[in-house]
Amino acid sequence: MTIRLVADSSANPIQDPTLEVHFAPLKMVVGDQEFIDNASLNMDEFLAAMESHRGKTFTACPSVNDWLNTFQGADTVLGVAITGNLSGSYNSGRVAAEEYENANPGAKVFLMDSLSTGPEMVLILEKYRELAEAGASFEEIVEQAKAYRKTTHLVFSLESLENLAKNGRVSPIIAKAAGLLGIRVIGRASQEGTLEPLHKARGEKKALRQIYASMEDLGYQGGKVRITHTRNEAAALQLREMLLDAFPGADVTFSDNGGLCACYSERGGIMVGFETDGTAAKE
Ligand code: X90
Repeated sequence: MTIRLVADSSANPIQDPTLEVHFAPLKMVVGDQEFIDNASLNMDEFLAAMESHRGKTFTACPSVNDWLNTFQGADTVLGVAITGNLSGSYNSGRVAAEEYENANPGAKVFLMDSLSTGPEMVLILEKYRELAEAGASFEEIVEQAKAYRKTTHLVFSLESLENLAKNGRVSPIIAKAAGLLGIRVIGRASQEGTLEPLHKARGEKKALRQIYASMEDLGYQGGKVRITHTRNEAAALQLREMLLDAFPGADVTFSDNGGLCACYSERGGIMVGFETDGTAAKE
């Protein structure tokens, strides 16, 4: 059984090539320019276009066909999608999975709704790979990955909720009432897979301390951490230091956001996917 890993591009281009993930790209539309969120995206060009554009930046989820392309040629597929509560990606992926299984008798596709995005999806992909390498069956992998997802979390610091509110991904009323437009917000992916603001933060140091505190509140005890950032390696490094001071030897890595996460986290944004030991399980 050769296992193919797939994800939509909100999981960001994976730095670890051994994971071999096939990505279904999202799209970002800035005025009359369309950017495809794949490995060839020119991030500087995209950010500059978005930042100088007066109107809103739209995004679009992968089509059924985009997902089908990631499955082509595989007999066993394990996938993960951005939360179905904020994007249509999971839905089009499910439709594609059904079509693919019908067209290819014997093929198996499992697609998980991450109820999250970005680096928390990477943890799930890594778990798939680890279980596959340990020789687990398709059914065992699916079951164990579902249980694992209940012990992982996402916290983030976003430069503003502007793009999210403009695109209806967070209620503009809530964003405005909470005074969260134009200010850095610390939040987390809720159990339902929506954006839950936790704190406002002025200043990067404070933001990092709040991220760290939120991780502890959610039960972080030295497990794996995957950090992604939008042109903010300094903050990622600093957070990594803070974590390693408290938990020497923890597996903490960081990498760049891709287009979709950069679009909504904006320049400076940080996203942190992490494991707990299960004592603070989500459900
Ligand atoms: O289908 C589409 O057009 C994609 C829409 C995605 C909207 C949300 C993207 C969020 C990206 C921001 C911080 C994380 C929020 C996580 C909540 C579960 C990154």
